Amino acid sequence: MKKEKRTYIKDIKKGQVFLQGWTHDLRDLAKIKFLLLRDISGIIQCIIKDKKLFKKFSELTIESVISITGKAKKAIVKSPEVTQKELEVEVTNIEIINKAEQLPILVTEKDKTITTDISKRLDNRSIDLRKPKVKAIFIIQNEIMRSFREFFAKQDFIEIQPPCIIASASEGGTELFAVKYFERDAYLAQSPQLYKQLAAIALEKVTCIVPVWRAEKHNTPRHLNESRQMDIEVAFIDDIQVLKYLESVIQYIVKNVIENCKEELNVLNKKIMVPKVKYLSYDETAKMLKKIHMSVQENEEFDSVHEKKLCELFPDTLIIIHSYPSKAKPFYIWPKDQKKGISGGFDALLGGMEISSGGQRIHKADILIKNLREKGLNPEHFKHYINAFRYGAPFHSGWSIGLERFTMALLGLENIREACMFPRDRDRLTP
Ligand code: AMO
Repeated sequence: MKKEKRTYIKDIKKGQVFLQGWTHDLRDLAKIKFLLLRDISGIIQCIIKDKKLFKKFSELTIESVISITGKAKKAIVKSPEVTQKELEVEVTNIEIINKAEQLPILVTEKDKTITTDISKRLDNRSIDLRKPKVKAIFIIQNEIMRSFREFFAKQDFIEIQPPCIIASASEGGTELFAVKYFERDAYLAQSPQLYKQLAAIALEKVTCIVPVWRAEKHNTPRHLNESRQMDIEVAFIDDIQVLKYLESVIQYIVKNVIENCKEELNVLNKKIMVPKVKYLSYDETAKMLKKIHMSVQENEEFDSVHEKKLCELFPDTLIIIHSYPSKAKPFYIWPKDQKKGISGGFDALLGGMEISSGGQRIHKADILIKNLREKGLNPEHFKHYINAFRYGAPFHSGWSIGLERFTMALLGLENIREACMFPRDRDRLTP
C-alpha cells in the first residue's frame, strides 16, 4: 500500500499558508525570532521578522498549541530537528489556541543528558507520545495491525468480535480478573480462545484483534496485565498447516513495515529484516539446549533464558517449536500422539522471546472432557463449549500473536511498556 504523505499545510489562500500545531521550540535572536512548529507530519521552521508580532512571540511557551498564517518560502536556515527541509514560513499572524503550562517532561530531546525514566513518561503519556521516537513506535504498530488485517481479509477470513466478559477460564484458572456480573461471578477474557473455536467450527476461517487480561502478579519487562492478541482459527487444517499462515503473515507484516515505515525506522535508528523461518520439534530443541549445558525441565515450557539463547543461535529467524508435550499445553490442545504424550501445540520465538503460540485443537467432546479432567478442571464449567463439538465440528487449528510482544521483538525494545500506549501492569491503572 502506498502511504499518503501527511502534510503540514492545512490551507492555502491568496499565497498565505495556514498551519496548526505545537510550539516545539523557540529561539529569540533579538531582531529575528524562530519558531519550530510541530504536527503529526513533522517539524517546520517559522520565522518572525515583523516587530508587531514580537509581543505575541514573547507570550509563547513550549508545547502551546497555535495557528500560524504566513508565506511559504524556500528554506534557508535548517536546524537539524526540522523535518520539512524544503520550505519555511515567514509568519504574518500567530493565534494562541491553548497556552501550555510548565511541562512535567520534555518533548525535545536536545539535551542528551536529560533522560526521563519510563514511569514518569507513562504518567505523562500524552506528552510523551509527541516525541518523534515514541510516535514512530505507534505508527509502526498501526502498520502491524493494518497489515495483519489486510493479509487475512485478502484470503476471505471473517473478522469476529468475541466477548470480553466470560464465565470460565480458557488458559487455566489462576490468572483471571474476577468481575461482578449482576448476581453472578464473571471474568475478563484471558484469550478469545474458546469463542474463536466456536466461530471457526461454523465459519471455517476467522480472525480477530482483541484485548485480553491476565492477573499475573509479577511485573516484568515482557508482561502486561492487559495486552492485545492477533488471532486466527481455521477449520479442516492441522498444526503444521496453520503454521504456514503464521510464517507468511509475519513475513508480510515485516515487509510492509520496511516499505511503509521508512521514516519511522529511521527515527528509531532501526534496520529490520524479513525473518527466515526455522522449524524445530520440542525434543530437538531440548536436545540442542542440553548440548550447550542448559538445564531443561522434562515436559515443561522453555523459559525466558532458553528463548533468548535459541534466538541467539538463530538470529533474524522466526523459530517455530512444535510437537510440544501435552503436559506443557492447555486442555484444548489436540493429543497428536497419545502414546508418546505429544500434542499439536507450538510456540514461535522472535527477537529473543515468545511472540506467538497455538496448535491443533480438540474437536471431539469425549476427548475434551477427558483432557479437562486430566488437567484438574471441571467439565461442568465448560458445558456450553463442550456441547458445541457434539453437533458436527471439523478438526481445526489456530494461533495468537501478542501485539505488544511482536512490536517489542521487531523493534528490539527493552520494555514491553514502550509498545503499549497506556499500559496496565501491577502498579499502573492510570492514565
Ligand atoms: P498464550 O497464552 O501463549 O496463548 O498467548 C499468546 C501470545 O500473547 C502474548 N502474551 C502476552 N503479552 C504480554 N503480556 C502478557 N501477560 C502476555 N501473555 C501472552 C505472547 C503470547 O505468545 N489461546 C492461546 C493462543 C492459541 O492457542 O491460539 C494463548 O492465549 O506473545
